[in-house]
Amino acid sequence: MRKLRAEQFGLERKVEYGSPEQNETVARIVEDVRTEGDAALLRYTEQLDRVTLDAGSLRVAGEEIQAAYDRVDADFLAAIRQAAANIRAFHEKQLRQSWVDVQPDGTMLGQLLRPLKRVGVYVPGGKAAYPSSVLMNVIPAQVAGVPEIVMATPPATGGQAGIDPYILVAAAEAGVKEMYRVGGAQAVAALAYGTATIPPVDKICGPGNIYVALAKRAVFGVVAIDSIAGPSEIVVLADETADPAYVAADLLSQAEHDEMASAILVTTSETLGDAVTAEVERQLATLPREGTARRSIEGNGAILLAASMDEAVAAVNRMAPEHLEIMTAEPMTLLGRIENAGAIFVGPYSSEPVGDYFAGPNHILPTNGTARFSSPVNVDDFVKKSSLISYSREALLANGGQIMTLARHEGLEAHARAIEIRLERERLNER
Ligand code: HSO
Ligand code: ZN
Repeated sequence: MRKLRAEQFGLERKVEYGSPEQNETVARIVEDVRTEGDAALLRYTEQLDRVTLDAGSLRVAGEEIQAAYDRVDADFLAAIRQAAANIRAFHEKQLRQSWVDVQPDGTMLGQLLRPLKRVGVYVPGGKAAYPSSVLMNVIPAQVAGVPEIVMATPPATGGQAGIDPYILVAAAEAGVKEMYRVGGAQAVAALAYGTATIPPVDKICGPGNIYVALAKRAVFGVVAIDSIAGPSEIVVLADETADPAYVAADLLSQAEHDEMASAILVTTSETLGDAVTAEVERQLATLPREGTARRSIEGNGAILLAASMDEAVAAVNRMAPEHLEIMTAEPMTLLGRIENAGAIFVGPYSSEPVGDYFAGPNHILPTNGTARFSSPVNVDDFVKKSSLISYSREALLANGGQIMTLARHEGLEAHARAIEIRLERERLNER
């Protein structure tokens, strides 16, 4: 792996805006689905997925979901159930309460929390269809109390119209009852605008290819969307006490996702850096996804050498990685200094896949340095707030004058009079 000085390094930002042709294609698909509904969905499914459907088969039937259970192995089912339970338990701790504050003058102010009514989870087809990501999108919405959670995922290309049974089982285990066999920009448009078969949702989340990402951007405002994920990143912060084989294995676990993924070691120990480089080479040789992992390591991987732990921590905060692993002599003592990271994995036993699949925290995390200002997917993403204002007569009489001052300053006389009419009436009544 290439060796660089940590002080000079900042992660390159890789936001995908798509080519003009891709943007045009997506704009056309979204507009066609908005105006033609199901007919456009069926046409694009035929054209892009090479699958012929009728409107009746867009919705995945209960029998197909049941049949999927017979096609997945028992170990998978047991593991996905335990993962779902852990993810649910973690997200239940995020739930907040509505609150009301009563003041001495009788005024009541508060904040009412309400779940979104209907959420659409997009699940991509092909090799990036991860059952674990289905859980990570669905469970926080469910814990938030969203009553209608629907899934959209493309049919397998080439005719049979099937959906990966592991995806169906993961969704069913997470509690999804409404699933649609449609993918790409057309699925996003259908979820946003609704069709005769697919009622519209309030928020769309879930990863997808560039067409899905551009479609989500295009419908933003009609519905809410989650953040648009960039390639996955891991930064390992380690000193001479770390095991190079563990560090290398964890770097490769992210590198195998995508050749655009980045896997970076920040260390105060050049000896560790050299040992990790050797281990990466050794472990790469036997990986089934060696090609992808190697291109990622060679293109975006690095060993960053820092003169001190302070310099190493500064580099981490500058990169604001999606995943940060800390493997140092006393990792807990560094936590207070980490400002920007999507998820922090502490100590030698907290390998990233522990969090990717199982521990409970969400694996959908801010990428591309956005951990500077955003958070992992969580229950708040599926809740909205209403402010509650109940002024008492006493409070209005006491504060009406100041409200009118501000209104008249802004040139909004009707605002001032809405207050004034009450003050006059109430003062008359006092006499
Ligand atoms: N590390 C990925 C999540 C994932 N890993 C899904 C395996 N399956 C992005 O954070
Ligand atoms: Zn992963």
